[in-house]
Amino acid sequence: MTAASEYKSRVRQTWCPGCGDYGVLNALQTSCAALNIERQNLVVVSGIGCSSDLPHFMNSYGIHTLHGRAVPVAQGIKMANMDLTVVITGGDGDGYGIGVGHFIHAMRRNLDLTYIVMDNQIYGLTTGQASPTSTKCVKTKSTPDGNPENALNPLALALVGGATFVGRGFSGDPVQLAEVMKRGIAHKGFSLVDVFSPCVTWNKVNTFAWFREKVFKLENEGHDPSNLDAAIKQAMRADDKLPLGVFYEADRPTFDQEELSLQGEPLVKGRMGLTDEEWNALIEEFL
Ligand SMILES: Cc1ncc(C[n+]2csc(CCOP(=O)(O)OP(=O)(O)O)c2C)c(N)n1
Ligand code: SF4
Repeated sequence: MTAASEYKSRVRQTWCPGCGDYGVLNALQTSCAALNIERQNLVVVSGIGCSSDLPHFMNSYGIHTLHGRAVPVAQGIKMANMDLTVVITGGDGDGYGIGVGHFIHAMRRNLDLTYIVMDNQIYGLTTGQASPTSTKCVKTKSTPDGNPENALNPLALALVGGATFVGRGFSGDPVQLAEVMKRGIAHKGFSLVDVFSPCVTWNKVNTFAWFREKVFKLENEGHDPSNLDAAIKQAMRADDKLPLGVFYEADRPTFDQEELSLQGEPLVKGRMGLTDEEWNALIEEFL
């Protein structure tokens, strides 16, 4: 058994005091412990942004990649070694802005990955510009007269895009967040876990208090996560209520079950037709 505290790295956490991302990190550590994922089998992959610093704070394998490129890197890792648990972490700017094309194709591909998006409705790292999930009319550094664009709805996008697990948590409710994350990681297929994770420095609208007034738990309303229509309805709610929990979960074959070349020995254990000598020279080159 690995305790949650053992997933904590020695790297100093540099988020602003009170940032929602601390809650996401703690929930991820709790979920990994609950699922008993061995640290050497866990890879956390991120893009760029405050939230994308998360892999540094995990005592596991991890890569801090390029802005918007965490999803393709994670897909490569998973396809090379299907035995690994691969978790992607990042922000709404990173995943729903510059990286949204990768996100859409990853969902329909349905590789067994978990994508945790720390959705603070702002670009935190670059000091407060509007992001794809910023609400219409909101004033930010880049929209001083009010945001002229409609906000993207990540859950609705994921539901129609083919994600086989769609859930949402709130960093102000760590127990519920860890439960949704745990289910997302345990799910076989592409899981989106969108998290309301307030940026206390640059977003003075979508604060912890603002979310607390609006969130409610789907499980308390008898929601059936196997019902896609009901999930879309909840994701598209027009009132100011914000559902938390598992919106949708479906059992659909994963990419590796459909793709013949990924069956059998994992790519990482194969030799790609190279002789021992060529193989050792190649490994040497990367060491
Ligand atoms: C190709 C590229 N374009 C733009 C940037 C600048 N940039 C860095 S982080 C970021 C957005 C961060 O917002 P988000 O992903 O929501 O993360 P947060 O900091 O809010 O956690 C941007 C635009 C960059 N690093 N690389
Ligand atoms: S700027 Fe915002 S998102 Fe970034 S660490 Fe600070 S509170 Fe968190």
